[in-house]
Amino acid sequence: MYAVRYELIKKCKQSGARLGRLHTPHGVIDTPIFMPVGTQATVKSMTPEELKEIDAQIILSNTYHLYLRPGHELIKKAGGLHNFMHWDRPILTDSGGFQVFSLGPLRKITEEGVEFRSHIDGSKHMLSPEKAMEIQNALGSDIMMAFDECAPYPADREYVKKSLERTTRWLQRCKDAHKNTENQALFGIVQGGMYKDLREQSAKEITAIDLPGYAIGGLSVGEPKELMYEVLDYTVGLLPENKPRYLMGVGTPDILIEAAIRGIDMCDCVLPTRIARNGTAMTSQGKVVVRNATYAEDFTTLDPECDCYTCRNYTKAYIRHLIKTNEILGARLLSIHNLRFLLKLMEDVRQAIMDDRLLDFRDEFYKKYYGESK
Ligand code: PRF
Ligand code: ZN
Repeated sequence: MYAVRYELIKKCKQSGARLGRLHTPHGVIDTPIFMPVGTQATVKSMTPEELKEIDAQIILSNTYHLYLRPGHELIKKAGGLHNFMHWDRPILTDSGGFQVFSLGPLRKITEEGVEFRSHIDGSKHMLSPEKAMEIQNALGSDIMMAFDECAPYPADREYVKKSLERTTRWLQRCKDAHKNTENQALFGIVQGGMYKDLREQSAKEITAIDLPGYAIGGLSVGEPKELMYEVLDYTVGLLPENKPRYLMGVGTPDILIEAAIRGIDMCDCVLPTRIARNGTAMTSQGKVVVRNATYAEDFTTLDPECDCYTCRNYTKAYIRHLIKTNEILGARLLSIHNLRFLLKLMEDVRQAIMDDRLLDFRDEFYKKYYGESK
């Protein structure tokens, strides 16, 4: 038996979106879901209790960062990542592939894996499918991601084809190296860039390897949104109905809704917490750059529709003051709000699926968010 099981509850009659549940060793997740990112074994500035208060159901962490610091052996000694960071709900770990590829000139790709220099001290390391599994086994995440290559955008066809074929071989090596299938689920990642036939080839090869879930990688890498939706539409259709589908690295409100409409169950992104730290809020009325002078004497809350701790207690003027003076509390209050905003958005998306009205919900959301129908 696999460690993770997807249960389809219903499909939205209006959009085809899926309402489901993901059963994991650390509890059940409602899908579609947004996963806050905790790269360094912490969702920056937030305690697990605060994450629970905003109803975060699962968080994401990173193989690459935890391998370099503090080291996976140390986390294993601590009793695994859940114990180490005091988070008892599900954790998904990304494989490190994507992070290593972002290092640019600091890395070299071979069939064996990726050789790279640490962004911290320049020391030399090798990540491979086997190493990525060893690290994620030591971390003890509920869901482990395969070691893949995310092709850049733009990239020529020949390169993308070679890269996706290597990603398939790497997936088989990941599966062979993964020893803890009872407690940890391995998800495969479909690549193939913006080429439909290559997406089809990758989806066929990846789903031929039996796994408890599949992800779509290689999107939201700088391509126009319309192109991303086109490739997404096409690729989701190639994935099995009875397994969860995870779209990697997206988290703007519009993309979360569009992804759910296309049958995606899981998403993650650093965006809400990153923009929080530089003074931007996501609200039902669109983005609010609270750092701007316009808000100096604005004694209203960030979002009249939000139920978070920040919106129950603080004004834009106060949060702006905290951000302008680099006070830690400013980043904390905005992180709480932005994450709550996206988690609530997904709650609303799930309700709209339940009520067979996700397309209507999208139109209503866009009207408020953009001030017009999109
Ligand atoms: N692969 C992995 N992680 C990722 C991506 C990918 O393609 C992306 C692409 N948006 C984000 N994170 N392993
Ligand atoms: Zn709020």
